[in-house]
Amino acid sequence: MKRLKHHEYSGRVDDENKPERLHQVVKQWSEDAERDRPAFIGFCSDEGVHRNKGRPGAKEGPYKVREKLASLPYMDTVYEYGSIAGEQDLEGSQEALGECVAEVFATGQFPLIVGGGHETLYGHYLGVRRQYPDAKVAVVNLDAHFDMRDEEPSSGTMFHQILTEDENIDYFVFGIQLGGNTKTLFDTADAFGVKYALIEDVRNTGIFEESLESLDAYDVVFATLCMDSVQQGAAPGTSAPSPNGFTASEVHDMVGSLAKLPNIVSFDISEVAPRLDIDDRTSGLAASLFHRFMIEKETFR
Ligand SMILES: [Mn+2]
Repeated sequence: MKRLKHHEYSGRVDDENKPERLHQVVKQWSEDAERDRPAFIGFCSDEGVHRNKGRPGAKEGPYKVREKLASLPYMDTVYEYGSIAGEQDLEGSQEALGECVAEVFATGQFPLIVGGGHETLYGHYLGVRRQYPDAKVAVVNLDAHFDMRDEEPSSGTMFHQILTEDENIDYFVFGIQLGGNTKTLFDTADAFGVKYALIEDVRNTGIFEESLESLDAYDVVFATLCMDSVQQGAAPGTSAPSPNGFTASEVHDMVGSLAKLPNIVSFDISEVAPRLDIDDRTSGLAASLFHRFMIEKETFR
């Protein structure tokens, strides 16, 4: 069952006759929304984090990230869909998110999904697959972790679930940390043919940009950013912070490059836990990354 929460945006108004900030241009999504515009969908759930024995808090991410987005400069129409109210029935909540994502695709907008624990990604995937049932798909993940455990669905299993169920999808992950994944997980990734890059290789080689070029071969690309891929100083408010993650500037440039992919159809940012955050660093960075995505994407201009 789908329970939607509504969000109000508010913020600074410099000149009432000149809307220049996101909270002044955001409109409630409806079936006759303008095509090719971004549409925010929230997923207020950290049931996956709970099942993964992580630190909860990500279910408040959609509120805080939108609060941060509200005052950013933006002058074109943006839509607000609402948020799924996550429940203990994680699988049901993910189905519901998939329905919302598919609904937004069907009316021609670009879903920007605000997580939630990283289990958000599985609902995101369900929506992509519903809209593109026969497409050759690539999923791109910026993450310190593979999230490929073979167990009850949680925030640590999504890519194992997807690759087990779906033969027409390839998984690319950038930022993998030796300190965050066991040998079993590396073996699982190899067995599934996962294309992965350690954070050191993303930093010191051109592997990220080269891999993006290879994504031309896919009908559809969708992307997800796990905020724990970012270093703890810049993103302390996550379930499992990384002492040596991407810098804010590194992740900004990667997200900017993802936005420029011609075949990208949707993007989520997950694992913002406001109650674990320091001075709103993580929610502020997540909002600035959505903003970067929106200003880099040519079809939004
Ligand atoms: Mn993750």
